[in-house]
Order: sequence, then C-alpha cells, then structure tokens
Amino acid sequence: MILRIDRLATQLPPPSEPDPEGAKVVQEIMGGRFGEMSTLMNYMFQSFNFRGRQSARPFYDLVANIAAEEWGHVELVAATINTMLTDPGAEGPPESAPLEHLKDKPTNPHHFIAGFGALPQNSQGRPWNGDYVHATGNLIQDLTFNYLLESGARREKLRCYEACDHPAARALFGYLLVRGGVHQVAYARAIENLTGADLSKLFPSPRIDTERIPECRPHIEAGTHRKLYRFSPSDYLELAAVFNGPHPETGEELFVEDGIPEGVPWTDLPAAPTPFVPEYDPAEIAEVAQRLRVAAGLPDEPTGEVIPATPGGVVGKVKDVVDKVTP
Ligand code: MN3
Repeated sequence: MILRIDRLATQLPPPSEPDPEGAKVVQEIMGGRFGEMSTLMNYMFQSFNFRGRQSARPFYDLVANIAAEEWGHVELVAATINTMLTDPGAEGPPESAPLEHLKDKPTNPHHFIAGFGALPQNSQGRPWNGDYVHATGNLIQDLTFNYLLESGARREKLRCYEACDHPAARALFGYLLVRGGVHQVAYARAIENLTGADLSKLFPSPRIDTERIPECRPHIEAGTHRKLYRFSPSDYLELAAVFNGPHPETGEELFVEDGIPEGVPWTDLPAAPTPFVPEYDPAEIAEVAQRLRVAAGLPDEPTGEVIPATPGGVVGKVKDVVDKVTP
C-alpha cells in the first residue's frame, strides 16, 4: 500500500512567465522511456513480482522503497509542467481567441486543448508505454537495468536542463539530477554487494559534474546526494545492508535516513482559463465546497496547506511566500 502525503518533495519557484514550449520538452521526463513514470513503474512492478523476497530482503527493500520515492518524482514533474503552463494572460472572451498565441508555437496542443496540465506522455505527445518496464524476475538483470535506467535518466535530465531555462524546470532538474544520482549509486552498490563487481569505476556515468549546476548545489550542500530516504514508517528496514560504503564520486559515507523529505506544500495554481466552455466559476466551486465542509462538521476554512500562487510574480519572492504560509 502507499501512504500519500500532500506535499512536494522539494521547492519549485511559483509561476512566472508561461513556457509551453519548455513544458513540451519536460514531458520527456514525465512519460519518456527514461522518464519518472518509467522509473516508478519499473521499480513498482519489480517489487510486485519479487519472489523469495524474505531471503533477499535487502534487495527487495531497496527496489520497493525507491519505487515510493519515484512516485513523488512523477508528482514533481507534473507540478513543474503545470507551473510552466500557468498563463495569466490567456484569458478573454471566446471571440478574441485568447489562446491563439499558442497555436503556431512548437507546443503540445494537448497541453492547452486537453486541460492545461501534465500528460502521461513523452515530449512527442506519445503515451507512456508499459513496454518500458523491465521486470524479468532475475535480480541481477533487473538491478543492472535499473542502473542503466538511472544513467539514461540523468543524461536526459541534463539535456532538458540545457534546453529549458524556465526557473521551475531548472529547479526540478537540479533536484532530480541529485536524487537520480543517489538511486544510481544505490543500484550500483546493490550489484557490488551481491556479485563483487566493482561498479565504482563506472562513475560518474554519464559524466555530469552536478557541482557545476547551480540548482544542484543546495541539495549537495544539504547532503541529499548521499542519503537514501526510507519511505515507510515501519518497513524497508534492511536498506542499510546494501546502501553503504563510500560515495563513488566524493568518497563520503552513504547513509539511510529514517523518514521522507520534509517537503513543501503545493503552490495553489489559479484555475485554467476555459474561454470556450460555459463553466462554474472557481468562486462558485469554492462556495459549494465551503457549504459541504460545514455540513460535514469540518472547519469553515479549507484544511489543507498550500502556497498561494503569485501570477507574474518574481521567482525570488518564493521564500517570502513560503515563510508566510509555513509557521
Ligand atoms: Mn527519479
């Protein structure tokens, strides 16, 4: 089972300038062969299909536990794409064609026709494909595949970083490059511990110097590059049996953290413009929600925690917004 926490693993800048062309590129990290849906679904199916898990517990724990973190990475990519598609200017009466500026750009038209949000597709608009899952029932093959998958994921994230200068995309890639690096090390250590093969000689693979990427640096300084989170209150206790030893690039000690990232609330993005569809006004929905809440004996005000969106706001202001919202 999965326990869901309504927070994002890391801070993303609030919406600034919309970037639908960039959002199309970021879709590769969502639904491409090496995207976050692929890492999630690979580790998820490998854990579902894991036989003899009790006797191979540290390896089972590793795969099952990393699957849970990948769920949060899919969530982060979706939040980024939504941020990049938030366009306070795309409003107006239907006859003024407020979305016309999008139609001639190299965008994914589904982004603005289908619902102004992330799609389970790659950058070409092709749906994520179950054939990307490699769950053979052979532990060494699966671990080796996972190492390659994380390696490809890092390569693609770097290329998308180089293709997108939107602050939300850059923050996303900064975080995911560091976390993907941890998972790559974790699978390498698992193979080493199981077979004796010295995979430390393969690092860095690909040769990405994350120290030079400004958006990676705060995560490296916080030690995020050498810790594996344990994504369960009481299970997956044997991670430390395989995730141990020196980091192959820095020589620092690897360690397991008992718990999940503290995370931050989602930014409450404004409703998508629906100029061609007569629809409930967001204020009407808020009114209905409040009535239902009170009738159910819940507080008058919404109970969840969000960061208010500041459309057109300055990226640097995000810290102030968080400080205001988080006590
Ligand atoms: Mn990931």
